[in-house]
Amino acid sequence: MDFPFVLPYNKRNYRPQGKRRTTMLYPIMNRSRSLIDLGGVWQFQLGDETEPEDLWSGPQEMDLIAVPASYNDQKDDPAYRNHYGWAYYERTVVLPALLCGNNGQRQVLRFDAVTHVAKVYINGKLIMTHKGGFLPFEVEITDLVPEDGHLTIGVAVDNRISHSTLPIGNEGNIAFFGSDNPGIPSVEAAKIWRKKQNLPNFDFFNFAGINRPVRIYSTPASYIRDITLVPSIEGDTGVLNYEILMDGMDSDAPVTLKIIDAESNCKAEATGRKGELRIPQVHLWQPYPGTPYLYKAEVHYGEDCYTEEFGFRTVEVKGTQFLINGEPFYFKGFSKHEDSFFRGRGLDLCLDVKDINLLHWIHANSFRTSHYPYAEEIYRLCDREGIVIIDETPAVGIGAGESCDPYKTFPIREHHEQVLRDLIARDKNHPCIVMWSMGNEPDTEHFPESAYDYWHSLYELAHETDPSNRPVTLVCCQNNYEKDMVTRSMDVVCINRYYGWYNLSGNLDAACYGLNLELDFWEKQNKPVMITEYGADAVAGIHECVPEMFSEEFQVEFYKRQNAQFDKRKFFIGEHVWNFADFATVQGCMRVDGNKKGLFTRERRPKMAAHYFKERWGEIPNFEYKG
Ligand code: E8X
Repeated sequence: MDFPFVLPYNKRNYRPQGKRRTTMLYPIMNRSRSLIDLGGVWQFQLGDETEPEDLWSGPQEMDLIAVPASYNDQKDDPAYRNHYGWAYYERTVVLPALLCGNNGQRQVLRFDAVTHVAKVYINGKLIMTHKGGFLPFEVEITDLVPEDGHLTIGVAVDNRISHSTLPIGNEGNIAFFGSDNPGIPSVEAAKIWRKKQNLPNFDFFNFAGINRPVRIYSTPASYIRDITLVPSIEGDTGVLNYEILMDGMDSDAPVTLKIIDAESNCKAEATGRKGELRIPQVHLWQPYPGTPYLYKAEVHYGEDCYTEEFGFRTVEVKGTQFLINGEPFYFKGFSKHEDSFFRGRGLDLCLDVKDINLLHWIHANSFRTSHYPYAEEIYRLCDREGIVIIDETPAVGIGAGESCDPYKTFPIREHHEQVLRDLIARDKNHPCIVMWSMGNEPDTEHFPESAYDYWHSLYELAHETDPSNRPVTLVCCQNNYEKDMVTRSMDVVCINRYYGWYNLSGNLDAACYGLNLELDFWEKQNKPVMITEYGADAVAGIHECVPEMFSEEFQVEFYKRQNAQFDKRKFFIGEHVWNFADFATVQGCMRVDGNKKGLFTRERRPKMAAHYFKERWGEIPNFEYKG
């Protein structure tokens, strides 16, 4: 097989086609912008597979539902938990008079995430459709707000997953009795069991609904549409390249930019939509316990104003090192989930703050947003708290066994490109993000050539789209790494490995042997390598003197043995434990009340392994761990 030469990531050769205009400033309130949070109790009704009409048919005996939150666990009813198809949300609000009519303001309705497909209705009429459950979308509603301010907002939400959604669902959608059910002829059985269901090709519960905030914000008629900040460092000077996009009514008002430091001093100023600013003796954004110093970019355009926080920090892959601000960084932390009791995948700021504090407690410095983009609030917290993020798209589950080439059969590519562009558009200015992950554990082994073509065009697209040109990776499933041509060609090799759990189960001697064979292979590739998942289920409270699988002692032993192998390898740049906390999955014979690989329980109580890692990571510095 003849693989194309892998270009280093700063040499771009891919020009994306047919870009949708994606800009997505986080909604803020200030002197020129108002912000109304529509979180609260909405009305709700489950639907079926019937595609909702373009006219909203109105409530019929609707239930209550809290927004933002997944609907699945808000009522103890299998119809909620196992729903398949559309569900309907509705709420009527009255906007204040000062926001109605022709007052020179634009009103915008913004959804931070609706999982997975949303149809949005205003006063009975369909105004937009959006596919993709983990990124924001918005629509201007200025002309739709009536004089009396009454707005009935209807949202139809589809939770179905398939080969054409991200994450991927298995097709068929019917639990069937096949040859593995001897004695039950499948045709007969299918007559009894015809209920369709989602069959996730991934290991987390398919929580659905209006998972993140819904807000109406206003801007002046001429407004700031987007801000791109590309900070770099020359000696002790911070260099900021910036570009501002404006939109709305024609206006020849000037656009200005001020850089304000953390002590509220103006450090630089410029006029014009594009340019470069220099800040001598710049303070760097450093991962905690360094200081994650943030500056503010204050943009004024006519009557509009928007303030975006940013930091000066560099990221670079050099040889086998991952450099942050020129120093070799060691990733200590987790792959996480957005998951909690009752709320499912719904935004919970209290939980986010708690998790950040637990990350500090355990001396972690980073996490990956496995397996989808998280709510914007967590990135903002991580900017402030100095936690490093690997930001992942929802592309999980691209693979269907040895006989089917997903890259030729799954109609997913266009959507995947869009999601990648939208993710970068949303998150490009965050200093906490140091790398993009295009997806998790696709099949890269059985169809290496089509896998290479697929992932490499996305890889080029990510580099092309990110104005800061961060490193790009793909997180690789345990596989035959000698056949896999994609993983080795990423900027950083990210491997999920379960030696001693899914394979060589319980045998840690054999696990370490297998792991070392593989690490010998990676040593020759001359790339930085990190483990993005490794772990063992442990049910909190199960203790044993002779550690066996599922006990807390085994989980500790599993990590101790494998970490000792990582410590011997210089090219090994980090360890992300699977998982931060126990989390919900679909039920099945492999899962006891969800996935129990957390170092913390789902309610955030530490298992023994959490104490072990607190001690280990307390002794591993952020920089120069491998010399
Ligand atoms: C697991 C994790 C799963 O939860 C995660 O979403 C992806 C899985 C292991 C892949 N990685 O099951 O706990 C197992 C491959 C086996 C060789």
